[in-house]
Amino acid sequence: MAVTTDERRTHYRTCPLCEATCGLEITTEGDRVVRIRGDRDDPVSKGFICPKGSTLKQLHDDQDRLRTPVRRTEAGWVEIGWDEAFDEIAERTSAIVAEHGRQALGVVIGNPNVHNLGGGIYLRNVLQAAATTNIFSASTVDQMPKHVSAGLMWGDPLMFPLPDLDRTDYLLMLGANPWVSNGSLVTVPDFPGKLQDIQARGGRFVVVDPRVSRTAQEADEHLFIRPGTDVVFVLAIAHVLFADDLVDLGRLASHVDGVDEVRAAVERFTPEVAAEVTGVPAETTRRIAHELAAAERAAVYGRIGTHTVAYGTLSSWAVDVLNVLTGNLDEPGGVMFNCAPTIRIGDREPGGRGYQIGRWTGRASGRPERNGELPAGTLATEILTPGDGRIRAAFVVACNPVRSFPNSGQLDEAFDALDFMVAVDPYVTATSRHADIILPPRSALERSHYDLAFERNMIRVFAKYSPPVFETEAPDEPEILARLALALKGEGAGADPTAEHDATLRTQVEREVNRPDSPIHGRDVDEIVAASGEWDWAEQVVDFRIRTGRFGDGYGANPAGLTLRELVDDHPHGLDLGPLEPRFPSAIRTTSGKVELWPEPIAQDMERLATEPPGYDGLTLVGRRHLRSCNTWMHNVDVLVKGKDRCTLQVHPIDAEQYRLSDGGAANVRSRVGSVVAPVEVTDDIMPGVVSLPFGWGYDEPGIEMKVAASRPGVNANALTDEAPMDWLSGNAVLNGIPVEIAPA
Ligand SMILES: Nc1nc2c(c(=O)[nH]1)N[C@H]1C(S)=C(S)[C@@H](COP(=O)(O)OP(=O)(O)OC[C@H]3O[C@@H](n4cnc5c(=O)[nH]c(N)nc54)[C@H](O)[C@@H]3O)O[C@H]1N2
Ligand SMILES: Nc1nc2c(c(=O)[nH]1)N[C@H]1C(S)=C(S)[C@@H](COP(=O)(O)OP(=O)(O)OC[C@H]3O[C@@H](n4cnc5c(=O)[nH]c(N)nc54)[C@H](O)[C@@H]3O)O[C@H]1N2
Ligand code: SF4
Ligand SMILES: [Mo]
Repeated sequence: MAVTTDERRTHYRTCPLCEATCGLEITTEGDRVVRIRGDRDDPVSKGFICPKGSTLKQLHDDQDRLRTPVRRTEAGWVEIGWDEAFDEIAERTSAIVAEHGRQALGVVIGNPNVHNLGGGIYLRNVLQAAATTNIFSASTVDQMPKHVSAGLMWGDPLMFPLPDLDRTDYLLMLGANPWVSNGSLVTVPDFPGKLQDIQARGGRFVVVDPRVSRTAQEADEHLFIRPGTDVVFVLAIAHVLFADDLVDLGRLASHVDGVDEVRAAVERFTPEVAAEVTGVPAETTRRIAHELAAAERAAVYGRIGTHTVAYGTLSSWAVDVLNVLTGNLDEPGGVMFNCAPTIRIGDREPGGRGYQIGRWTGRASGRPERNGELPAGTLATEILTPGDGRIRAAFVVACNPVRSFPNSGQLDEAFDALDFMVAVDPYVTATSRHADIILPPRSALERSHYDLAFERNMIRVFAKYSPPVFETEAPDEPEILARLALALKGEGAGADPTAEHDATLRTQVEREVNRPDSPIHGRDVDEIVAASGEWDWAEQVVDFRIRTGRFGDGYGANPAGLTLRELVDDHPHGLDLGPLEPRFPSAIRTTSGKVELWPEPIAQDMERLATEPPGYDGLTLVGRRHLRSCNTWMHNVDVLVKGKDRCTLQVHPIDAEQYRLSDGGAANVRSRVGSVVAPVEVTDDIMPGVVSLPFGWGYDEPGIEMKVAASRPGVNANALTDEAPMDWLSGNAVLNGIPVEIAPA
């Protein structure tokens, strides 16, 4: 809302910083924020926030945050106008395309895109306009294994199995630390509270992690595991389920294929064989298998520590094999699926086109695409390897690969070698310092929000729209991306970005009126577009998605149904529409119409597992996160970085003694690709043979313009992670279990 007086006002909005999507209550006076706290009337988050939520004020006020486009010159950054910026991008891109073709363009997209409406809706325009297969994203340093296993098992790479925390009695959690991260690939405001509720109702949760994480401290049981070996532990649990006759598929039994093949495949993974690899005692594995089977309602959930490893997809698959074998797939209290208001839940027959993989490969790396992307670990190679189709111009949207992708030294070199680079980013970061032009988005308080991405992953069915808190003349990210799309097609500042928006909306409406099961099937496209005419841009798309969604008014087909207008006027704190509901078999989209427990690519990778077992005998490095950090970019907020140094190398006392390191001293850490000097923290919260360094730090290099962050720069963990090893099946980077050597510095 525009406010010209110093009138005190209260605004409600969704925090866009992490997947928990907490409700915020923001009090303003004129153009100042006077307070941000949890919105106690948000029906799902009920007032919960973490220390980051209230820092939207500091982010908005941050003097290092760019407000206008800047161009890099010999004499430093120079502010330029938006029209000038887009004219230059169009001109330089056209010249590169004319000489080298569209494959000379690379697009790199990062995590904040899924936290804002610009990325959520209009990034597609940028990708289509670029018309290149050189597309990279944070998905392959993160959750690509889950997309691939979901795509192969039920035919939809976006259907994540969501542990139904409100109703479960037993949660087995591997490689996740939600007390700190607040959860990922499942949206749960107040994840810690939900874990405590499980305990309060007599249930248990068990954490598997090479560290005693904050979550492990609160767990009923914590198991140390050697990094990268979770797949073997999970397959050994499956072995026990079969061997001890504990398999019970339940309601979906007749909709699952491949159980016998899995039974045969896990036969060799006895708990004793697994113990050699994982370090988890055989009797513990047996007991966990029995507990899992005995629990009325149980869920197995694996995250970063199980995905960013050499067998990420096999781990992800194996976790869901357990959910199937124990009859907990798609059941209340087990793991359930997306029931968001913006989707439709039809009564259709199971089956579909299945999940396609490997439709093209990287020119230099030869690695296959997944979900239309090439592996993040191959980005530098695609820039640096000479020849036709080499990436010469990069468009980096909300991504900081020089801190978030493996082998940052090589990436620095690669970005330096480009002919042209554009970054859409609010800061001059380790990555955007290489750009020719930086286009800054509005602050989170200057934009509206509807969480298209994370409402899909929420364990309640929930809808919430947040209007902007402050108005500004600066273009919103949807418009920036639409203009970037035009510039990639060679059209400069003169082109009207509304055309990009109109095409986006129209395509969605056309698709919908052509679907026989749609409430607007056969309706006139112009009529539908006009009916959302009170809104602009992203709001128009959101209104359309809500109205054609499962609770929507169907543009008159269901007059009592929901519209964006109703959400805005009647539900400023959000609208809770109940718990998740079972969706299978109807939602299964494999070609067979069955849940596939033994898809061919999995069978192939199981052969690799047989010949190349995971784990490394020497010292390995794992990552971690802290509550007061957000990936690679929130270290410029003083209240978040002050206090004791959190960017430490955690070392077990036995290793400290062996490598002559002392608490408070410094260690030289070396991997195949790089080295760093890090402060040492000796602690028995970590396994012997494993050291841990948090990721996202490293602000002391020249050219990064974040003053607060530079005063506490920390150490860049991705100077050590190696781009070469990969999860073969998904192309995901290996960011945990990195072989390292350490010595006193
Ligand atoms: N070693 C190691 N590496 C990791 C991980 C790990 O666990 N260990 N985790 C990985 C994971 S899970 C992820 S998701 C990635 C995240 O890494 P990235 O995808 O690089 O994402 P961020 O660091 O969150 O932010 C990237 C950039 O977006 C900018 N930004 C912030 N808000 C906005 C906005 O609204 N619009 C635009 N245009 N830009 C914005 C920030 O200034 C920042 O420069 O890192 C991965 N890298
Ligand atoms: N405060 C804060 N919250 C965040 C973020 C942030 O940077 N800061 N980032 C957000 C993003 S983008 C994401 S994807 C999520 C990630 O959320 P989580 O998946 O919860 O990720 P982490 O907190 O990194 O926890 C990963 C855990 O895996 C453990 N681990 C490492 N290797 C292994 C292994 O081989 N096996 C097992 N079993 N465990 C292992 C690590 O010790 C660590 O405790 O967090 C989100 N939330
Ligand atoms: S937990 Fe995540 S969504 Fe909630 S306040 Fe913190 S950063 Fe925001
Ligand atoms: Mo992530």
